[in-house]
Amino acid sequence: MKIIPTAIILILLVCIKCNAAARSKSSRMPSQPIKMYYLPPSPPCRAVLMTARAVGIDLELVLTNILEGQHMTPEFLKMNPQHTVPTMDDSGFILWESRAIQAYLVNAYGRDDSLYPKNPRLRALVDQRLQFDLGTLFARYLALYGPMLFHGESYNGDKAEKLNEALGWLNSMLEGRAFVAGDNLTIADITIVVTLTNLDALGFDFRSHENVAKWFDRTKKALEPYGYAEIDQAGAEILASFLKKE
Ligand SMILES: N[C@@H](CCC(=O)N[C@@H](CS)C(=O)NCC(=O)O)C(=O)O
Repeated sequence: MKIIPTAIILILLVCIKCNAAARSKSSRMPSQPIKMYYLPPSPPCRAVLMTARAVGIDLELVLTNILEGQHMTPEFLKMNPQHTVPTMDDSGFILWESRAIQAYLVNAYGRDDSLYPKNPRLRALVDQRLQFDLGTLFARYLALYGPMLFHGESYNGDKAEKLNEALGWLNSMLEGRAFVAGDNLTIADITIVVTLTNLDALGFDFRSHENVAKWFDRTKKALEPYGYAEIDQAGAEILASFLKKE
């Protein structure tokens, strides 16, 4: 496994903390700051951090360097036996799995339900997109790039083809829609943009899927006030730098 230079992670950590003041506050605030165990380049952590900004809540960020085993301590394992980041502690309520955390933050602290609609059909579409990313799009990204990033393996054309197929499905889902589940930004866009930001940083050409290309540009712009550049793009660039060292 490659080691992410701790200095790069620390610089990113400082940037993320400095810009926290830019967001506007949620109407419902947690009684004490929500602790978020995270690592800046981690894709699911980036989705949660941008969601918290969009909701307008403060997080107490706890840097957890999984490459140095900080997720395998007895204290961490007691909290999350699955030893993954992101892991959330909201006054003793522990939750992991980024998409579940994103939904919780909106449900518990959202100004309104626009990021995760309460309407059953609208919510069902958001859920479908979230699960499409978890089980298909991000899974196929990871199948292709995981071995390349972390084990120095070479590009696999068959896996790239499977990823491209999933991007074609995303392209169809976007037909006639500004955002992945409808007319406005939801947590599904935040999750899926993280996958696409990785692909962009890694040089995977998805621009032949026209709806995807337009949506990507639109969503990056929509997320700029919520830390797109400093959280998502910067994190993806750290990951991509592993590849460039090959
Ligand atoms: N599906 C999970 C994935 C979490 C995950 O695998 N995170 C990685 C970092 S990107 C991790 O913590 N790996 C350490 C391990 O599994 O031991 C989510 O969305 O939160």
